[in-house]
Amino acid sequence: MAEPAPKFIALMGCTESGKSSFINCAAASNLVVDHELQSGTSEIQMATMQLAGDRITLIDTPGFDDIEIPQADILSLIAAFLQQTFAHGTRLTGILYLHPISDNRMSDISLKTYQLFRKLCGDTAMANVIIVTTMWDIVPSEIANVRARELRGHYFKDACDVGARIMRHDNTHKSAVGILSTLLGKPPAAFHIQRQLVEEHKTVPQTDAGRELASQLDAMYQQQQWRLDVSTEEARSTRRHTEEGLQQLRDELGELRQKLRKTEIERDKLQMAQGDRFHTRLQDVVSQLGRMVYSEMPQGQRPVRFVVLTFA
Ligand SMILES: Nc1nc2c(ncn2[C@@H]2O[C@H](COP(=O)(O)OP(=O)(O)OP(=O)(O)O)[C@@H](O)[C@H]2O)c(=O)[nH]1
Ligand SMILES: [Mg+2]
Repeated sequence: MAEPAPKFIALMGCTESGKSSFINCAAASNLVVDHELQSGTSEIQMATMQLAGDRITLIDTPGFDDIEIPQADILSLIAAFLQQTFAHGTRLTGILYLHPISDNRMSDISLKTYQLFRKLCGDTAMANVIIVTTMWDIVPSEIANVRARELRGHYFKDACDVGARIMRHDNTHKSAVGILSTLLGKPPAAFHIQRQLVEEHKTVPQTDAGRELASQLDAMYQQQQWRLDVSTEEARSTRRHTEEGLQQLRDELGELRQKLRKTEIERDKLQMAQGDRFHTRLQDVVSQLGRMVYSEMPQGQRPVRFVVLTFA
């Protein structure tokens, strides 16, 4: 009997939402997790596992809101990965979107990350998406349950309305494999950004996710510019302040200018973003993925395209 084709499941979400920990729980792997002494995931990485007769590759991604890596770079990295795998015939069985239930309501950054994720997925593949809530053990259950209802009925409603499900992960192997099992019967899907990049030949900034990030950066830029103007005006008009108060204002102005500059650089980076900026770094990851798929396929089913995974 022919072996089933290997399955690929990607994990996305905010930094420290528990993506790498989920994979370690499921696959008994040793991916680096984010803690005080060590920062989290900055590259795409993978772990494989066997589940109910299926060979599964779990794909870990950096959080969209990593403060050390510009968001434009993270979007480009993830977009380039999705583009390359799609172009070489690999389809994802699903995406897990991780959200910590410890997030008090929905923070601004969580909301923006989620909106970016929605644009990246589009509507048609949402049946292959599971929103996984994490960190249940650090929130009193009555509060966590209220938040979960709020997420389902409000913040994630649009995704649930088009087929996504929300599941709870309690940081154990049993819960991780339970979540993964629900995706295994699903036919693999093409995600919106993959079609936009590969079939419609768009660049990253032209995709819906790229446009969403540009509009988020614009809004952030305007807000920071407004705050800078207000603080500058305050610094100019005040003679009554003590030297200490003035120093505080100067520090605040310096910080605001830095933030504004960072947002400006991010906007420029996004404008220049092309999927192929990351080809060299991704070459290894995608080749590894290709070799994995190829070596695990029964002899008669091996497609030729996986043998030559190279980049134009
Ligand atoms: N208490 C608790 N801690 C968790 C849980 N899941 C993850 N953590 C911790 O949360 C921190 C972040 O977890 P990671 O798995 O690194 O999160 P990540 O989403 O991969 O983070 P990035 O790689 O930075 O995007 C680590 O210290 C984990 O040990 C959970 O369910 N409960
Ligand atoms: Mg990580």
